[in-house]
Amino acid sequence: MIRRRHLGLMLAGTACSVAANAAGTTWRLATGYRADSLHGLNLQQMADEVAQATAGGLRIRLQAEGSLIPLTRMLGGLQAGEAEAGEAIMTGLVKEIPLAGADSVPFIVRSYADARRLWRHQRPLIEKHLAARGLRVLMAVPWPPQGLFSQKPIAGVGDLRGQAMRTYNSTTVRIAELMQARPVDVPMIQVGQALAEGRLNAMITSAVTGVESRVWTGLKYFYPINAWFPKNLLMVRQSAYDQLDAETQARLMQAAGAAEARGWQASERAASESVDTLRSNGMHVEAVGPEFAQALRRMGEKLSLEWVRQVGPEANQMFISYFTNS
Ligand code: PCA
Repeated sequence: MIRRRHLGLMLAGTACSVAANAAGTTWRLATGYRADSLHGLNLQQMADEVAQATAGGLRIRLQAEGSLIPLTRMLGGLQAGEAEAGEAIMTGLVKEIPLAGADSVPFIVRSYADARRLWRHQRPLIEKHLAARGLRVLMAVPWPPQGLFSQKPIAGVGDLRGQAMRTYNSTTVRIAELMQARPVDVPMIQVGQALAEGRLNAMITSAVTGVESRVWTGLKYFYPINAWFPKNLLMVRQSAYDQLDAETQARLMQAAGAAEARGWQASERAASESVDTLRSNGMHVEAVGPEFAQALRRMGEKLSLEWVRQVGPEANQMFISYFTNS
């Protein structure tokens, strides 16, 4: 009898917590990238871990490929409450937060170790800017280093003159201008299509993006110039975060920390594996010649100076702490 009552109570308890979970919170996570890409897979794993760690109390639904908020208006979309969470490439936020452009100042960050150091010095500043917009930083994960893809071999800057060069942020536009190439803005999810339509002859992006877009159908050369390591940033609306109970918040932050560590490792692995994949699909992977290397270095110096001048004291402060600290 007692046993049966106990069982009844247990069942009632279970039903109750199931009901609570069914009524749990669901967040929309908007991204402009594909769900099955380097970053998308990591986000999905984070979402799965959060759902598990909170017993369904917080579910995060990934809405990829700009289906909910296009990449170009992620910040505005989040601020307007069109999603609770969103992922964007930091260099895409420069109109609203100029400091986010540090991620694509060429030839400052040369390795994953440098990229980690930059993020350590950048994070508090980026957090401050996003907090002012009611957003909270969960994590950032880099793309592999940016290299130069081209249809034809490139011996010097002159070889890019007049070429249709794909751009995805203000730095790539500026580089195309400096090389007297023709900038063509193509979101990553449309690169394959743009190539198929013959709209691109060159671009700067990571080897992994080259692989995910199967660019060897149109581009034959890859120069791993390691120009910069842009990061994707995962943000949530502070007001949505504040509605979670303390334990759910802690579980979310824990899963985000794990996803950040996992993402950096996955990025570094993908960096070398992707170059192999480009090669095995017939692409020529070559170092740039001395003349072109020199021109690229000069261009990097020019762009660094432009960037610091444009962004002002905060840019100086960040680079000084990046260059003088570990
Ligand atoms: N891939 C993205 C951003 C940087 C990268 O490696 C793109 O090409 O748009």
